[in-house]
Amino acid sequence: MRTFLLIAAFGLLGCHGKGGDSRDDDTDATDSDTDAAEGNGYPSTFTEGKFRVTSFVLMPADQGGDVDGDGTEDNNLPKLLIFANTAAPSLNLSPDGLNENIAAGIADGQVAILLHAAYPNRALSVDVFGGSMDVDTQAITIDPTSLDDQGNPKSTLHGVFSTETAMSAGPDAIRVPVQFISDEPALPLPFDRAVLTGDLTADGLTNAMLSAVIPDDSLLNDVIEPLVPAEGVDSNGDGQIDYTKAELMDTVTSIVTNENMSDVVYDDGSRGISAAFTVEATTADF
Ligand SMILES: [Ca+2]
Ligand SMILES: [Ca+2]
Repeated sequence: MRTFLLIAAFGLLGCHGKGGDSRDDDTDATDSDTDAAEGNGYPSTFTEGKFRVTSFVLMPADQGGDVDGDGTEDNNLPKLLIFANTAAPSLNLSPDGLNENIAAGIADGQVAILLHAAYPNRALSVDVFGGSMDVDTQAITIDPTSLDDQGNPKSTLHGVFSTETAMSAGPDAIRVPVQFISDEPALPLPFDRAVLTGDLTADGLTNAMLSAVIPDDSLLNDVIEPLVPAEGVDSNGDGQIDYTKAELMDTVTSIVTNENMSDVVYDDGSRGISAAFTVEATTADF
């Protein structure tokens, strides 16, 4: 569980040092989660397609979508990764390192990000699944946790085409499997206000970007907390627990929710981390 080791290192680093530089608050939390244009899109000839993401690359800091509506591009995840990489350099979690880990997971089929797009009645839907692929046979397996009890996808982006090929879907709340550490299972990251833009044809998705907010509450409670052993952490390997689970989660929480890491503020005062990825996808059978 090297993912857990990262969290432990992350927590310990936070116990001993504090990042002190301040930056501008990015506090516009207007909720724009409406799809007013749905059903009124351009009459593209696109009908339906299934795709596998072949490239998913974190963009440079402060380049991406405008997830808080203040007119400037948002992408703060690289800053959290630089901090995490300091905590645990062996995990290769700098922004470049994350991109290497993601690319390796896609290349060896351990992680498949799958899309099912359909455009009936000028209303675009893009279902997002996690899964894996046998690289020899190209056989794709959908992760059952991507589906609800009825077998329907849990994550769907809604939008329209604005030209024959240019589409925009979202904002919606979805989950995307992101392989943070090579040879570890991908973490189903919560992406709030997720917007996918790009050129979509029957052959695939090109020139695309996925921008979103990773809400702190969901990141901490749904993704990180389950990875921390209930018995706590032996940080120096002497067999004695040095930090309880509660202590470690307190420290990780204080790091993640720090305004330098979590740049987006919701109406209720909770925070999130902006993120943006370039995306390419090709046709797939699943
Ligand atoms: Ca912004
Ligand atoms: Ca110990």
